[in-house]
Amino acid sequence: MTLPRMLVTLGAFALLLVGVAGAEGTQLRGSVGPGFGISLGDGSGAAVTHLDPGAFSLTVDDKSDEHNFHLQGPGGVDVATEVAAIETKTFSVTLVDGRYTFFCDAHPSRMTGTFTAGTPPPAPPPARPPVRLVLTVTAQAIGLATPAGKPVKALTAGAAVITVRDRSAVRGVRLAGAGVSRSTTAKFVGTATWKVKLSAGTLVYGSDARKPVLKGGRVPVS
Ligand SMILES: [Cu+2]
Repeated sequence: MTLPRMLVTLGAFALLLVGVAGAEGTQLRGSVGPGFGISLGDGSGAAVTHLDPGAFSLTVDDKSDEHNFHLQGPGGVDVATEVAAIETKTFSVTLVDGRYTFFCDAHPSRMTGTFTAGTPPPAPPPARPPVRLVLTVTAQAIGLATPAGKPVKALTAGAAVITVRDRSAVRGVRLAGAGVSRSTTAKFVGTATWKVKLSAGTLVYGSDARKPVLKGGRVPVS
């Protein structure tokens, strides 16, 4: 073998090594089936709960024709085996900071798992339960109160369930501002339930211009 030829051969061999190492990345192993089990392990087989961001080679053993393994998350990661196929597939994925979920498309609530990569953004605070309010209008007065009858002076943004008690056949009631715009007609008498989402601002309640004009109110929503 001539020297140039040997160099070319060595070079090709080196490129091959680099190519193999680059394509492999860190090994991950996904498994699903034959029952309702789904799991994701690292190179040593330990269940994955947290990974450093980077390139990974995910090999999935899909041992069922009723289930699949689907990995989804930030950075455009979205790879899956076929539900109807029994197969072993390898995917190259690049994980970034965030939360990832793996699941079976046929049973997403029953067969699922999650892990984080890097430093995920803080989870949004859990939504507070809906606040319950009672908005009452009679011929003489209008008021916004808690179910216990306490006048409402301030609210926080979020869900609200408002029981509207319209006791007047000649007056309507309206609620406006803070992302809400609802009203009853003047003729309406009865009870209505409004499910609304309050946003920061000022919630204004009142009635129509009929005399005597009822004093409504303004409630700050923060
Ligand atoms: Cu399934």
